[in-house]
Amino acid sequence: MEVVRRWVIISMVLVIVQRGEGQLSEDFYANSCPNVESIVSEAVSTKLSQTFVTIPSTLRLFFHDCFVEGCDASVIIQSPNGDAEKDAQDNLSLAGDGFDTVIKAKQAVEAQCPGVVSCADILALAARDVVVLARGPSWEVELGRRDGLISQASRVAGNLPDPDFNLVQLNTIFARNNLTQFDMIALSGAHTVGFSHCDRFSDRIYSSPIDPTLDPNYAQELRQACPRNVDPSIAINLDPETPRTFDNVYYQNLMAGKGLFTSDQVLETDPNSEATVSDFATNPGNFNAAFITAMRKLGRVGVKTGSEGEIRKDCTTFNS
Ligand code: HEM
Ligand SMILES: *[C@@H]1O[C@H](CO)[C@@H](O)[C@H](O)[C@H]1NC(C)=O
Ligand SMILES: CC(=O)N[C@H]1CO[C@H](CO)[C@@H](O)[C@@H]1O
Repeated sequence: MEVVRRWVIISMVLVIVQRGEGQLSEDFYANSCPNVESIVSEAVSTKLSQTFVTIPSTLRLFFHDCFVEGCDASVIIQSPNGDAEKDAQDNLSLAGDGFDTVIKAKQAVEAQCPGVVSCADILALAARDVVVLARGPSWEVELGRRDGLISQASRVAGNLPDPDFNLVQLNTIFARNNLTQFDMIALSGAHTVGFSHCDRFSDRIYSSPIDPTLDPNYAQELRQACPRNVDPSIAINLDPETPRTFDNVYYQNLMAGKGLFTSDQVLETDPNSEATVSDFATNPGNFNAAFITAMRKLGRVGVKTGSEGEIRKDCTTFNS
């Protein structure tokens, strides 16, 4: 009996040790690079002083990184052949400033802790920092991701949501990444900052009739900002009310028919998600809490830990 009990305890300890090895933790660099958080946040602030686009572009870059191949900085790889993840059609609109934010922060980190901190972790930290700089909530970022060894444009297709998705399609693609409908609605709140090119929603305003879920006045404003045959480089605010502040106004916009994409507005028009939108619109604290939980979960998607992958020296290229 005593032997059995001892064996059970030993196996439990072994299980804990083994799981611990491959897990993320908030103090992962406590000994190896204790100042990593302040180095990254300073680099992000410097970048922000040059352009506001730093905020939305870094946040969106984190999302795209995690949904394709896991949160492993695979999206940052630059291929001489133009066939890396970032070259895929879906990445066409990723603003260069998000990449630049991570590259600059990595250079600052390398100067103090060479070869220790992954680009994937720097992107996760920077994504938190930009939310804070836009006056959104803060949270502890789990660390210990390793950088991926695969970055292929051909592996992007089908892994990112389209702006014309309905609720079932959105839920399906988020569920594949261990995220619930509740997480998905909270993460969509990232559309409280940033921009979209006209072609991502022009079908809603140039259909006949105009998409009836759009507020008619907002639809007319969109037509003015995005005339037919508009310059394809023109981009407009995702949140027409407070475009530079990370707040819950995105959900208030949805309640008022001012969701820019079908995938935004459907969260309010579909009875299966409307209650959450309505709650986030009136209770900013509930939105912030849900966003934090969802961002931490997003940061765990497909991560490489332990001896998997590598710690890239330069975020844009594999080490060897
Ligand atoms: C729910 C499904 C989602 C869809 C269909 C979607 C789609 C899009 C599209 C089409 C754009 C405009 C791109 C352009 O034309 O430049 C955009 C921008 C953006 N998305 Fe999403 N997105 C989704 C979820 C998310 C999530 C989960 C995040 C982050 C947590 C996010 C963050 C952003 C940000 C910050 C921008 C602005 C980028 C910039 O200004 O550079 N999105 N999204
Ligand atoms: C989802 O969670 C399961 C169980 O923890 C894990 O095995 C799987 O790798 C996760 N999937 C992704 C895409 O992270
Ligand atoms: C930011 C970035 O690297 N965007 C690239 C996305 O993909 C197109 C080609 O499909 C490139 O031309 C862009 O430079």
